[in-house]
Parts: sequence; structure tokens; C-alpha cells
Amino acid sequence: MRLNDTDPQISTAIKNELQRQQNAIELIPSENFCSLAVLEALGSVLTNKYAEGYPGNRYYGGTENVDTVEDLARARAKQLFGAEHVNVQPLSGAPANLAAYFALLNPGDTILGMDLSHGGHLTHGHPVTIMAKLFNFIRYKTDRTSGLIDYDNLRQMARENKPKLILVGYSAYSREINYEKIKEIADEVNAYTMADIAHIAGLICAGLMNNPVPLFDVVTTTTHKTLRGPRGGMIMCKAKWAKQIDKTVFPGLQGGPHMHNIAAKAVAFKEALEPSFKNYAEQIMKNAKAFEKRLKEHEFTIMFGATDNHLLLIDLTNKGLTGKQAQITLDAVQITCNKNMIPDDPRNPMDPSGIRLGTPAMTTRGFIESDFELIADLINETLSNPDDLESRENVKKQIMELTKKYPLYPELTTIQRTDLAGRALLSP
Ligand code: DSN
Repeated sequence: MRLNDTDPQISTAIKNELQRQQNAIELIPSENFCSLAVLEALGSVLTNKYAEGYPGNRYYGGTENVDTVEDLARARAKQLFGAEHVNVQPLSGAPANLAAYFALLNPGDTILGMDLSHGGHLTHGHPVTIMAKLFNFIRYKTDRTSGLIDYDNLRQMARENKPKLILVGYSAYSREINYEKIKEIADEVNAYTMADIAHIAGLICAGLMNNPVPLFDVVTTTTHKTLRGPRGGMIMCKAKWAKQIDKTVFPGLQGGPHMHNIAAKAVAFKEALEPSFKNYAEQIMKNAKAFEKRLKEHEFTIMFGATDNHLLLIDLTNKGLTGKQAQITLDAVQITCNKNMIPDDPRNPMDPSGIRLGTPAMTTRGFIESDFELIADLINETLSNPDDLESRENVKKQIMELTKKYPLYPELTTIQRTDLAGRALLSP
């Protein structure tokens, strides 16, 4: 029995989501479209297997195949980033970060991380998180004039507060990071170093952005953003932290590893080791620069001055729109983005002053610079005339042409037209 027969409601929701992804311009910088090979591993029988422990040292029998899978995932990740040790079991970015904190620190210790509104992340110490109840977070910011991380202020905060850990790596900051300088500051105050490279992992392993892995104590990432794998997390560290990291992930924080997910990570790492992945990563960055240039021509305010990676944080104040209004208006023409706080945003997180845009997903579909220039024009047209239905229809038409030009998962549409017995599932 196929899903369509046993559970038509879920089956229909999945088909509708496939169509939504196929028909929209996906600009959320943390999203991507993984390969069919990654999807195949995710949907495999490995989901049935329990395997607490690590390869060669498990609490369950019958683990010979999942050992092969996890060994391959670890070896490929080490090769990709030049890591001394890798743990591929974290279920996602938040548990990876929690495990890293507990491996290095004791509850109550001080962590110096970036303020969320300046591009940091919830798990880097925002007061609403459990992490903030367990550790003493203090937060550095970017410089309002240069838009860059204020390294002098960071050094001063480190000297004054003597953190045990200095944390870098961001979810809305669009500039390069000087890991050497952070390490220098950390050494001065005897702090450990941690980078959360979730957003830019794919750009780092392609050799296009600075790599903190050889320098820092611990580096965490997710595997589904620029790295284009399945949803999931991973921790890389110096060999001296290997035991501590592994013990903290399991049995410290998690139970059985999700082996189907680890297999999908291994598949994505193999893809990222191919020379073609470097071309992909280069195009992500070229597209972001072309997008930035055209958005600036339309007088959009780019926070942090520019982009050096895959994303742009835009302050919409001069456009007379809030982030929420812009997100809803763009949704109506099938352009998907997310509302986002800007540094020291006077508004609130559910209706902030900005939006965040990124290029990884549409670059996977084949978009080049001229396509992103057109998208910038269409965003400008839509947000300049939010109530003009004729303009909206005109934009939607152009979006439809673009999404047709760069098809997404055409094989899935074909597969889903018939079930295994050849019966029609979708009307052609
Ligand atoms: N939620 C992710 C993002 O959108 O950046 C980070 O975890």
C-alpha cells in the first residue's frame, strides 16, 4: 500500500508542499533543496534501527550496516572541513550547540555571544532559551557605523567579563568573520572558542569563506542550509575534546541516533566533496552580490553594509513597511522570505523592521545573476505597490515563467503521478 492509499490527507499535504516549493521563489537563507539521493536515504529502512553508542561500540546488535554509514559520514565530514574529530549524531543545530556548551563548560559559566538582533541566534543566549537559564550569557554587537562586528568592544567585554567561552557564527550577519582575531582575544582571557557555522558551512567547505575548524576548540553546524543535506546537526572539534563531545551528545543529551538521517548527511557530504559543489557555492555568492547591487539601486537599506556570504538583511523603514507586511505581501506573489529583526530593532520579533533574503535555494534551481536582478526588480515592484492588483498579477506571471524555466524535482512529479501498480495519483 502506498501513502496515498493509507493516508490521503498526509499524502495530499506532501504533494501540495512539493507544488508550493516548485512554484515559489524561495529566498529564506536557511533553506535549500536537497538532492533526490539525500531524500532517498532519508526515506530508507535505516529509520527502523536503534544504535545507541558509536561505531564499533554500540548497545544494540545488528549494527554492522549503520556502523558503515556513520563511519562514512564522519570520515567525509572530517575531509570536508579538515576536522580532527566529528560527531554526526546531533539531531539539529540547537542540540548540537547545547551539547557543545555542556562539553566545555559547567552550568553558570559565562559565554560571550552575539546579540540576536545583530545577527546572532536564539541558542547563543537569548533570554527566552533554556541555554540562557543554564549559562550566564553576555552579548556583543556590531558597530552601527561600519556595520561590522565591533572587535574592539568584544575584546573589552572579554577583558571585563572573563567569559569561559567566546562564541561566533550567526544567522543574519552577512559579513566575513575574523576567526584569528577572536582566537587572539580568547587566548588573552583564557576562554575557549566556538563557532556555529550553520548558515555558511557550504561556503566554508568549498573554500570560499574563512574556516574556523583548524583554529577553534569546537565548531557546530546544521547540515541542511548551504551544505544542502538533510535536516540535522554536527559537531567538529579538536581531538582533545573528542571524548567529551561524544559523551555529551550520547548518553548526555540524546538517545538513539537517527541513522536514516546520518546516512543522508553522508550522502550530502559526498556531494559537497565533488568539484561541482564548489561551482554551486561560488554561484551562491555571485548571486548574492548581484542581488545586493540591484536592491541597493532600488534604495533598499542593506544592513552591515554589504554581503560577503549568501544572505542579506534589509531594513524596510525607509520603504514605509514592516517586515511582517513585506513578508505577507511577497507571499501573495509566491516570493518566500522571512521577517527579521534589525540591529537594536525598536519593533518586536513578530513584526520587526526587516526581512532576510538568501540565495542558496534558488541557486540550487539554477538561478544566475540576471535572475536575481529580476527578482530584486519584482520585489521592488511588489513592495512599492502593495495594493495594486494589476501589478501583483504581472509579478506573478513573471514568477511563473521563472519557476518553469528552472524546474524543481521534476522526477518527483512524475513518480507521484502513478503508484507502483501504475494507477493514476495526480491528474496530468
Ligand atoms: N532557523 C534558522 C534560520 O532560519 O536561520 C536558524 O536556526
